[in-house]
Amino acid sequence: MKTITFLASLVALTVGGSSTVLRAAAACCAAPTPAGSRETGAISSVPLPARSLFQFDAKLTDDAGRTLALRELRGETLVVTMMFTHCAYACPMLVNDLRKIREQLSPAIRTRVRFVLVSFDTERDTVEVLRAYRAAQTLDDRWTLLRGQAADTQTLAMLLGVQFRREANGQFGHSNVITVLNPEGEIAHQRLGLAGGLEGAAEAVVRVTKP
Ligand SMILES: [Cu+2]
Repeated sequence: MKTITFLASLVALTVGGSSTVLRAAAACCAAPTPAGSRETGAISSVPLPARSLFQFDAKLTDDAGRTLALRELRGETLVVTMMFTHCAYACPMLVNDLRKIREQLSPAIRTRVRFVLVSFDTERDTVEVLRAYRAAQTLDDRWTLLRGQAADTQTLAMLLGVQFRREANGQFGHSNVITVLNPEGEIAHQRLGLAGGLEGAAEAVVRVTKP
């Protein structure tokens, strides 16, 4: 598909680039809305920015079984990472890094920031598995755990500059990306890899979070 090809080339740019601030990564979302459609954001009727990831309107499912589009999270700063719950190495570190970012935020800011985990293990990470993961990790209601259809998950990964591949043993090889989205869904900052950069991510959260 033309769109997918374009997205793939965008990912090559974003993943291969050295910048930690990939504001252009969501440029693909500028696709025109279908004729006759209208903004359906739950929080605002103001049109979304062209680069907003909230333009990606696939329906995802949370660990309570609720169906939602990303744009329904509009209005809060989002700290997003893609992961899978069976990961024994990198993903636990990513989740822990999200906790560390949160710890650096003032109580007032924390109430306006949501931490979002999206699984790319579309087979094993069912609603029930995600719910159990929330409990095991004692993640409170500021965390949103999501899963999606395989094609939608792939598209979201491309939008976020995340590459993943299922290995023969059922595990996944994947890149490690923490993305800060401003309340309008635009990429404000990305932490690539597993080392350092948490202060920068926290600073980005503070910078874009509405008082
Ligand atoms: Cu992992």
